[in-house]
Parts: sequence; structure tokens; C-alpha cells
Amino acid sequence: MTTTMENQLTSQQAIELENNYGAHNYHPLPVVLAKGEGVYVWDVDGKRYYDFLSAYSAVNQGHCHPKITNALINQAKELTLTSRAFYNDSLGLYEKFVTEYFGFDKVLPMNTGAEAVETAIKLCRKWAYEKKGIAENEAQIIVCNNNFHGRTTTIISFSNDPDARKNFGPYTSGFICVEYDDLSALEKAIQQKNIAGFLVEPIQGEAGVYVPSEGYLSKAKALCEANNVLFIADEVQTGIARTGKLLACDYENVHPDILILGKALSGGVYPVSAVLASNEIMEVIKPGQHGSTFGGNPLAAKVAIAALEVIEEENLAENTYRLGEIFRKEINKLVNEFDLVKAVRGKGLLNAILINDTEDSSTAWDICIKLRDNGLLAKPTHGNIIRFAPPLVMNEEQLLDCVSIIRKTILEF
Ligand code: IF1
Repeated sequence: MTTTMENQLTSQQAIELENNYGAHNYHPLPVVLAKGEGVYVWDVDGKRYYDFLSAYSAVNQGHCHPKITNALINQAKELTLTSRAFYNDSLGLYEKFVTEYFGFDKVLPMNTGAEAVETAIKLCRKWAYEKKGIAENEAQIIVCNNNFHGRTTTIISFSNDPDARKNFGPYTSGFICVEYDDLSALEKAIQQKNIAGFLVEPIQGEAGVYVPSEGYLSKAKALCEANNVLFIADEVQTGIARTGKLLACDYENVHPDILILGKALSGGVYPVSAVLASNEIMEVIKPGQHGSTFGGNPLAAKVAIAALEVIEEENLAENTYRLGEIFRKEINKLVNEFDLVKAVRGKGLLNAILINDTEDSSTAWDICIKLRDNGLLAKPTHGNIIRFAPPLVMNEEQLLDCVSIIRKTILEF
């Protein structure tokens, strides 16, 4: 295979290789990226784009943040993985740092978001049997319709998205689905027997950035307390300053019983996820009852400390809050100006616009193709919804430049 320049792949070659040798479990936008720095990515031809997806909110700190990549490089020269069969000199430092950072007693370190969600489910069930006294194998966890918590067999067992669920059965039982943002539905379900926990996204990301009503999270937490049910917040996507506060739960001063983190916990440099809880909950897990080869490795520990320090040092939550207000104000002008843009919704820099077309139309996709040509990368979530989630290190000038690219693109339709 001949390639251009010093053994560089052309876009076409890269796409063909993925099509020929990779499972077709994604339908990527036709752009082949070769470099990332801050809010920008470059394709193999050297064209620069604003990244408005941020690897699904994993690169909140910006692509290849030097403090985080240096933490990875320096640790990689010392010790990458020991397994938990032995202690190491990084994990304890990270565990102290991250539990104090979020205000919990203990952390169980994992790698991907789905693994952390699975860990939270197991923790909640074990707590229900050993602390709440629910009869073994009877525990029920309440989840919300249109949820997205990952892609493992148990997690898709409580999904109502046909694409995520169909033909992956038989399914794991022990889950009750209720309407999102519906307190009476939750109240009805939570008073049933054997309820162990309530697993919820503070904002539903994949469903199309659904922000629940003011007070939903705090009232849901109160219902959990009143019924001795664990409130489990999946902040894999909404956490780490993405919504303009360190956690989306912070908007309502809700302290989850179990907190699930992932994605930007590592700044997109390495897979790092975590489950945080009190001693009373975490102590139900005894040696040999849960684990993972890479969970809590020294690389992850050092990378996550650096990634969280960046959030604080660069005041990214405040920056996100301020830019989010500006973004929605500017996009609402497009809503008023163009029929094509029905609405914008979100918090901080987790936003989405609704395109005025049917779910099955290709308009949202076609707009993303045009956005790409105009130098901004975004992708539809479901049907006619386009998610806009740039890295949180963006400044106002760059944001307004992006708004003008979006406006220019809408004008082209
Ligand atoms: C895909 C988006 C989806 C998540 C929440 C757990 C996980 C995720 C709230 C699992 C992962 C990713 C997965 C990716 C698309 C993306 C995503 F909303 F972020 F855009 F799907 F909803 N909880 N979200 O959002 O974390 O195991 O992936 O590390 O699977 O297509 P993971």
C-alpha cells in the first residue's frame, strides 16, 4: 500500500482499513483525525477543526493537555501496572486525593464507565442484602426510560433503546423502569418491596441532553432517603465540570450515596473510572469479591490526579458555566431566526439543538457534514438532535467563532 508523505495514511486509506478490518459498530462522520490540541483537532490533510464532541465529554480538559500527558509519560517510565495483588506507591495517593476531592470516604477504582456502572449495581445489591435486609436475589434497582449507562449485557438489559438491546438476550432481571423527571412515577415505584437503589443520569446525554425539572434530583434524593434506597448518580458524562459545576448534582446540592465517574476523570488520556461511596456502603465489598486487572493501576492514578488538578487550576467549572450561558443565548437567536433550528437545551457546555425535521430524516447528519466542511466537528445523537459539547478550556472568542460557523452552516440549508 503506497501512502502519502512519510508513511502517512490518506483519509480514504484510513477509512478503508477500518471498514475492511474493524467491526462496524459505529458509523463515524467521514473525517480522519491525526492530531488534537486543546479545542482543536486536525485531519490527516492538516485541516483544523473545532472539536464539538470532546470524545463524548472525555476530553473536557482539552486534547493532549500537557500536564496530563506528562503525568502519563513520566509514570509510564517508572511503573505501569502491578495488579492489586500487591500495593503500589501511586494508588493510595490517588484514593486519598479523589475521595477528598468529591467528599466521599472510599473509592473503588475501575477503567471504563460501564465497568463503574456495573460495579455500582453490584455494590448496591450487596448493600441491600447485607445492610438493608432485602431477601437474597430479590433486590430491584429503579432506572429511567431512555437511559444510557453503557453497553454491557446487564446494562442494556434495562435499556429501552432497541439498537442497544435487541438480540442481546437473555437479559438480566432486577430493574424497574420509570419515566425520567417524573417524581410521582418514582414515588410509586420506590414504595414497592425490595427496592435497593435508584440509578439516574443527572442529565440524560444520549437521549438528547434532557435536563430534568428544577428540583427533580433533590426531591428524588429525598424519596430515596425516606425509603432507605441508595441514590446512584451516573456522572460519567455530566461530571468533571461538563455542566458548569464540578458535578451536575451540585446544582441541587445532592450528595449521591454512590457516585459514578469516568471519561474526563482522565482527560481522555487513559481509561479511568471510579465508584465513590461512604464506608458504610463500601465495606460490604470484601477481598476477592470484586476487582479488575487494570483497576487502580499507577498510570491511571497519576493521570487522574493530574486531570482533576487541571479542572481546579484552570477554573473549568466556572468557565463552562459562563460559556454555556453565552452559547445558549446565541443559539436561541438562531432558533428565533430559522425554522430549521427548533430549540437548544443543556447546561454548561453539554448542549444539543433540535433540528426541525422527522426523526428518520438525514438533515441532522447533513448539517454535521456541512459543519465539518466549515471546520467544526459534531455528530447527531438520536435522529434530529445534534449534541454540542466542546472542551471546557474553550475561550469566549473561540466559542463565538463556533457560533458563527453554526450560523453560517444553518444558512446554507
Ligand atoms: C457509545 C454519550 C452514549 C455514558 C454514561 C456510562 C457510560 C456512558 C452517562 C459508559 C458512555 C458514551 C459511550 C459511547 C457513546 C457515548 C454516549 F452520551 F456520551 F454520547 F452512548 F450515550 N454512563 N457514553 O454516557 O461509559 O463504558 O463508554 O466508558 O457506547 O457509543 P463507557
